[in-house]
Formats: sequence, C-alpha cells, structure tokens
Amino acid sequence: MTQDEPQPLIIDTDPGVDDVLAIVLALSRPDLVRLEAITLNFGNTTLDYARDNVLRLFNVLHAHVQQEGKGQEGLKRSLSGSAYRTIFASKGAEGPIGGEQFTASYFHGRDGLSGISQLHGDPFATSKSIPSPLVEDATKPAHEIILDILRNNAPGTVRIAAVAPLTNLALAFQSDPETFCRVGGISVMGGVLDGPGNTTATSEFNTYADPFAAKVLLHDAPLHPVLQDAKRNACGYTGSLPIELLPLDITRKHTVPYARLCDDVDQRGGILRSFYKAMLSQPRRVTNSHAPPGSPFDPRLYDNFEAHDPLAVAHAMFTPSLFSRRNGSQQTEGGWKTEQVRFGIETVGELTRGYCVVDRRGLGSIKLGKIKPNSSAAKDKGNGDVEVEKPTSGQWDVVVASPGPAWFAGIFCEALSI
Ligand SMILES: [Ca+2]
Repeated sequence: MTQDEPQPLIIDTDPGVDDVLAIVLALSRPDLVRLEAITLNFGNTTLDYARDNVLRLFNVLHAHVQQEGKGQEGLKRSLSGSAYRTIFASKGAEGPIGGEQFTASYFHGRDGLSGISQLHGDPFATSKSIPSPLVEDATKPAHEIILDILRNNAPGTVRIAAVAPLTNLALAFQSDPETFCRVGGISVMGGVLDGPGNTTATSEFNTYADPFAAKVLLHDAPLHPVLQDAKRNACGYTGSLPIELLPLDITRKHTVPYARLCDDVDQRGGILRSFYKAMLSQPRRVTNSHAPPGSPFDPRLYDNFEAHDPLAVAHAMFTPSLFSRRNGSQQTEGGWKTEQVRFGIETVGELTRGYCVVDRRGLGSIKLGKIKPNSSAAKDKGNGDVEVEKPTSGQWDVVVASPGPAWFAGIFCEALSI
C-alpha cells in the first residue's frame, strides 16, 4: 500500500446511533478508506437488532443518493461497490468475555435506534437482499473474519476502528495472536480517564460492557510471548498492541447541535434526514433531560450530540497508523496528539466495573510488580520483602487532541450530507 492508496479499515461496531453515523463518515471518503468489513458486536443493542440497523442504514443511504441526484460522489462510489466490497460480519460476540451482559437501551432505545423498528408503516425498513457494497458472512464468527482480513493484507496496513465493547477483538487476539499482531493500528472508543462515566458514575459504556475484553488487549497482550519476541511478530515490534484510545475525555468535546443533525431549522426533508431525526430522538431526550429543572432550557449546553464513535472513525481515517509512526515513516499530523497514560481497567469492582484506574504516582519506568515495600503484613510472614501489588496497569497511548471540534463538525456534517 502506498501513502496515496485508501487504508483498509474494519469497523467493529454495536449500532447504536453514533455507530451508524460513524459508518456513514467512513463511506463518504473512499479516497481515504476501503471499508473491508463491518463486524458486529453486542453492546448498545443485541446482535439481531444490530444487524437490522445496518441493513436499514444502507437501504436509507441508497434511497437517499437516488433522491438527491447530484453531489455526494464519495458516498455514491462506496455504495455502488465499484470502490470495494464490504464484508458484513453479522455473527459477532453475543455477550462479554466475563461478567453479566448489559445493553445501552436507556440511551439508544431497545432496538438501538430510538425504536425506529416500531414506527408505523416501518418507513426505514430492513430488506431480504443485502444492499451493496455489503456481502454478508453469517457463517463465521466476526473475530475469525477479522483474522482473515489481517492475514490477507500486508502486515501493518489494516486499521480497525473499535467502537463497541472489545469482545470480538479480544477473541481474535486470543484465537491467533500472531495474525492479530499484523494490525496497523486500532482506534478504540472507550473508557474515561479524568471525568464522570456515561453509564455508571465511574465508567464509560464500552469498558463497562466488557471490561475483561479491554483487559485482554491492554493488559494481557503485552505479556504474551508473541509480543515479547519481535521475531514472532510479522510487524516486528514488541510490547503493547498498536492501540490508541479515544476516551470520553476527548470524544465528549466533539459535539454537533442536535438541531443541525435533525434539520430543525430549514426542514429540507428527504429520507436520510428523516432517518437521522427518528433515530436520534431518544438520545436527544436523554441529553436534554440533563438540564437543571426550574431554569430556562439552554440548547447550547443541553442539546448537543456527542460524537463518540464518529471521532474514533475519524481518527482511523485521518491519521497515519501507530505502526507506521512507530517505524518513523510518518508522524501524527494535523493537530492530532497522543500521550502515554498509565492506567488499568477494573473488571469486577463492586461499584467500579469498567473503571480506568489512572496511576498518577509518577512511577516512570518502574514495573509495578517489582515494588516490594517492607509492609507490616510482610514482616508478620517473616520475609519482609513480598510483592504487594500485581502489575495490573500499563502505559498506553491516549488521544488527547484532534485538529479541533470545529474541524471535526465540518467534516462530519459534510459526510452526513447535512
Ligand atoms: Ca458503539
């Protein structure tokens, strides 16, 4: 792959309203990305609804480009199948690797899209035939399809935008770590490091829904023999996987007014705008409800759509992969900035499942498992020198800046045809 060729991209997703908009963003720019696969994971909704939602989206997009006629050349090219075919891996993980299963119906609605499957007359119907450029593969688990794509592309070239619980990706790593290490970069929407959660007081939904999967990729993977020995890794690196995390800390700064997405002002109509308005109705109600009662409603503060998943897909589209940057061939550009942060993921906390426990002690390069203070418990045992802390955290790349919320809103709204 040369620098001018579109990057092969997999979107691992649990659609979900912001997932659907993230997919449209990727489809709008076939000059930048070749959408190799959409792989479904449980999360915002169940797999059955997630599959229906993808089919509804593509049917609406086809109807939209027929209605509109002119413009949207990128979207048209992607939908025609002339730019690429997209494997639709609908047999994804149905539940987390560990712990109880949860969905986000409180925010996305039971069907993941504000209940559009129950609308009178089913105006955004799913279909029996699979719309182009999708080619459904319901025979293989999604994690095997991810591995197939990594095998069939040169090492370090495939990007993954992970905008769901990380179950499929963790299963892929556990199933064939050598092949999984061929990935060029993984842009993960997940976690929150310095702020409130969006699902519990402490936790973001994706890390809450499957904290065990996050732990497999962030904590367990760097300790695996394949990532300890560069000769066993087709990309030739050791240490952590090429993951860059986009936590709520950055994604919630990237918003678009609901009024713009839902076409409140000029009511231009059309099937795509009607679809956006219908599927955003529940998240909009929930967001609006955060306004304090008894004061005048301020839409600038409480009527904004937080584009969590679209920002992660934008990161995968507009930045060189971490693999290529580690090799020094390309640098992060255009205002994107990444910093290393040391944290661990809580898996079974009584109140804190999915919490990212940031280590702010300034330990530098000290390995946590080597810290051996002379605790009273140790003295009681008579050896005076025992490990009191297992190495449960590591240092990972966290995206802390983008080219800016205004830049993002511009490219996002252009992609959405609004
Ligand atoms: Ca999602």
